[in-house]
Parts: sequence; C-alpha cells; structure tokens
Amino acid sequence: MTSIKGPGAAQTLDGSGLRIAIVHARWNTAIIDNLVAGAKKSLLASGVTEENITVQTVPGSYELPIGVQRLYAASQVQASSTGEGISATDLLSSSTTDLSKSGTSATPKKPFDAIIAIGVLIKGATMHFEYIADAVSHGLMRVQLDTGVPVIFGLLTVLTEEQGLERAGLGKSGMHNHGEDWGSAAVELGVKRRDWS
Ligand code: DLZ
Repeated sequence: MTSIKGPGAAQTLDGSGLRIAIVHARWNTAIIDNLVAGAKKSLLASGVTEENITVQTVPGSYELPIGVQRLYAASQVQASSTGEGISATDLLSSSTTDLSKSGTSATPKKPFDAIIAIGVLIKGATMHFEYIADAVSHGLMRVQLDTGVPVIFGLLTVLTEEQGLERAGLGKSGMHNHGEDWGSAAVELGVKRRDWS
C-alpha cells in the first residue's frame, strides 16, 4: 500500500531562472551527503543550472540559522555591488568549507531565491538533541520570515542512525531520499515567491 504521507502530487515547475543555496551541517556526514545529493538532483531536474546552485557548510546543525542568514545577506550584497563587494567568503567563515565548489564569486549575481538548510540530529543520552532541534527550527523560521527568502527545512530529527539512513534513501525499507523533496520545495517556493512579490 502506498503511504498517504508526503507533499502530494508533484508540481512541474521551471527552476531555470532560479538561484538556490544549500547550507548543510557536517555532523553525520554519511547521511548528510546523500540528502545533499538528493536535493541537488531534483534542483537540476527542475532546470536549476549547476552554476546557480551554491553549496556551503557549517560545523553542526546549531550553526544552520546563522549560516543561512549570512549567506543570504552575502548574496544581497553581491547583487547590489559592482563586483567588488563583500563575498560570501568574507561573511560566512567555517573551518573546512570548500568554497571552490560553492559557486560563490565576486561577480554580482541576484540574491538567492530559496535556501535549503540540511542537518541531521540524532538523539543521544542527554537533552542536547531537544535544545538544538528547538533552537534550529525556530532560528530557520525566523530567518525566512525576517528576510522573506524561503528557507526549506531539511533538518532530520531522528531517534536512531538507522532512521536517518532510511530518510536519506540509504535504508533497507526502500524509503525515498527526503533531500529530493527539499529540492522540489525550494524550486516551488522560489517560483511562487517571485509570483507573490
Ligand atoms: C554537539 C552536537 C551533537 C551532540 N550532536 C549533533 C548532531 O547529532 N547533529 C548535528 O548536526 N550537530 C550535533 N552537534 C553539534 C552542534 O550542532 C554544534 O555544531 C555544536 O554544539 C557547536 O555549536
């Protein structure tokens, strides 16, 4: 039996003019990597070009709200500058970010149309999980409402590693990769936000 869960009928929206960022945490990398790949796959399938996809990392999920907020601010500065403005590199620093793959440059570009925040929180023996999950959820909502840029909630809050693997399409049950849903949501919100402006 097919599940009634999920985002309903797929929307075929043209993402070809969109600029999308993915900001992801590096904790639980094996799961994260597949979620990011799934998100990228559906962005590309919707027509978003490779050069219009920026991938940026932060250490853990707790840093996702500030990462998303600063990356969006950087893209606004880039868009309004003559090309000599502050780059995302200057505004968002993280220890091992590979900016050569991020698509950020001094070339003025339009601000991001949507940003996907991806992290995987796995419950441990202490209250850490609850505090981080709550702070990140509220932080991401605040960023999207304060800035007006759609922030797609790609934070898995799972009780076990296995639950995370399942939701990244790496489990035994055949569950699909949730990152693909997040890519589609980013395109839908990016297109609709343009229409709603
Ligand atoms: C500290 C911590 C723990 C215990 N677990 C996770 C996790 O499961 N997933 C995740 O993304 N990050 C975790 N972190 C790191 C915090 O998010 C954060 O990076 C640090 O507390 C530094 O602010």
